[in-house]
Amino acid sequence: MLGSPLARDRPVRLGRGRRYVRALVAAAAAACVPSGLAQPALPVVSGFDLSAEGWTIPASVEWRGAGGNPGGYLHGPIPDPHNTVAAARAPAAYLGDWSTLDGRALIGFDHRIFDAGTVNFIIPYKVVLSGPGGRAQWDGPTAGGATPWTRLVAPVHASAWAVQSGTWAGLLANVTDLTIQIEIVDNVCCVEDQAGLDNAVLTCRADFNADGGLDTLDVLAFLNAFNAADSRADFTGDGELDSLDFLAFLNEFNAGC
Ligand SMILES: [Ca+2]
Ligand SMILES: [Ca+2]
Ligand SMILES: [Ca+2]
Repeated sequence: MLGSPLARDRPVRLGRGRRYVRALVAAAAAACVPSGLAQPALPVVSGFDLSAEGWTIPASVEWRGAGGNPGGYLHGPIPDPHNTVAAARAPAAYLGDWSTLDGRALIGFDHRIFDAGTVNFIIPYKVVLSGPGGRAQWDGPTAGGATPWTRLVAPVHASAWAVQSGTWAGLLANVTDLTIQIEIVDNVCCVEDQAGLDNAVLTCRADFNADGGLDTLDVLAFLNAFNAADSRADFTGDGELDSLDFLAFLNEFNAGC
């Protein structure tokens, strides 16, 4: 139990105290050594309306100027003889030191399966983060076949990811690769499935609907999640949903991204 300074029954030994403070300061300084890597400036938004906006796409993916949600989007796989697994890698604005984003940010994107083809199996929606310190994969729900444009949200929080190598903290210290899977259908035969990716965003978690902006829709989305006992509404991270979560959400909402 913490006592009042007035309640001390013996004088504080300043020499030991100063050494202790110096040790604390040194430890704090060591923990806060800047990595030299830039942190992404949130929100980072890709609407793909005029181009692929710097995303790295393989030959099995192409930018299309119409048909997205709305406007331009990334489409894959385009028919080719190799049946490659179509995915898109985020540009530099998304990458760098994510340490301060841990538990405080979201990755959002819209996905659509235009045509599932003859389905062998469908894998869950998938996002992969990797860097020198590790690799982690987020698996979302699994589509049942062709879909309309569907919003997916992956919280930047260890509990939502499978760490496949290294450590979560080590990975976040230097994220060099953010890949969003576009092709999630394995076909019986050839390249038959057709899918799209639009409206990718890396944003703060108060942007609850992950659209890159803060407005009343985020408050409504938070309240809906809260009422549905969705763990995403647990802003205090204590495993409980109560008024403190709402206050924490409002504080972060008012602070902005
Ligand atoms: Ca678009
Ligand atoms: Ca929003
Ligand atoms: Ca809570």
